[in-house]
Amino acid sequence: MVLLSQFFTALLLLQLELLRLVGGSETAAPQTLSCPAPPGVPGTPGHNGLPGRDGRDGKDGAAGPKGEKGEPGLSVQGPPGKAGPQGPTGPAGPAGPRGSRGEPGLPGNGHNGLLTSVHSELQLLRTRLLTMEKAASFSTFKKVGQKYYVSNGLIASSTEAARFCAGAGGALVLPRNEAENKALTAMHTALGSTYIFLGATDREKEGQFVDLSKRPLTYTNWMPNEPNNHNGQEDCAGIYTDSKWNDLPCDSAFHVVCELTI
Ligand code: MFU
Ligand code: CA
Repeated sequence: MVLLSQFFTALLLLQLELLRLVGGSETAAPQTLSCPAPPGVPGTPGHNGLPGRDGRDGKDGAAGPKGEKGEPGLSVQGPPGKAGPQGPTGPAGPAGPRGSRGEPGLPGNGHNGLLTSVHSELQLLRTRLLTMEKAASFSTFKKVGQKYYVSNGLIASSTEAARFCAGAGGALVLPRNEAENKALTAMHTALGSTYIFLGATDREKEGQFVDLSKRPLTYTNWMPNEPNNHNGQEDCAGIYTDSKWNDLPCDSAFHVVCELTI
C-alpha cells in the first residue's frame, strides 16, 4: 500500500510538472485578449506514460508439489564376507555363584553294617515271596512252620511223586514233627484222599526207613504193628487219614503232597 501511494504521489507530481511546462506558454500568452469567452472543451486524453521501474521481489510462493521418485543409485551392497579365523582364547571369567545344596547321599556301610543287614533281609524277603508265590500257584496249599504243604490233587506212584515234587522246587512231604504231621490231616480233608505218600523208604535195608536223602528219620508216627512189609512188597511210607503211618507198595497210586521250605 505504501508503494502504491508513493506511486500515485509520484504520478501527481509528474502531472503537475507537465501542466506547469505546458501551461507555462499559455500563462506566457499576451494578456491583451481580455474579452470574455466560454471555456474550451477538454482535449483528448494524453498517451499512456512509459512503464514504471520494476517493483521489488515478491514474497516466496507456496512449496511446489512433491517430485517423482528418483532412480536407484548405481552401487549395491555386496554379500557378507567369510568369517575370519577364530581369535585367541580369552582370559578365564570370574567364579560363578555357589550352587544349591545337593541331595543327601545313600547311607554308607560305615561301622555298623546297616546296609549289609538290610541287604540280607531284602534277599530273605525276596526268597520268601518267591516261595509264597509258588505255593499259591497250587490248588491246595497250607503253611506249617517254615514250610508250605502243596498239592494239585495228583495221584501217582511214590517214584513219580518224588520226581514231581523235585521238579516243583520242593520235596515229597515228610513230617518232621507233630505239627507238620497234623497239617497233613488238613490236607487229607482238603484233597478227599485216603493215603498220602511220604518221602521215606526202606528199599536199601528192610526195616530201616530213611528220608530221600538217606538220612535216618528223627520223627515217625507209625500205626501199631507197622511197618510190616506186607507180602514183602512194602518199602514206601504213607500217612492215613487218622494221621498214622503205614508201609505200602511203592508202585501203588496215592495222593501226592509236596513240601516247599521257606
Ligand atoms: C495191613 C497194612 C498193609 C495194607 C493191608 C491192607 O497189612 O500193613 O500196608 O494196608 O493192611 C495187614
Ligand atoms: Ca504195611
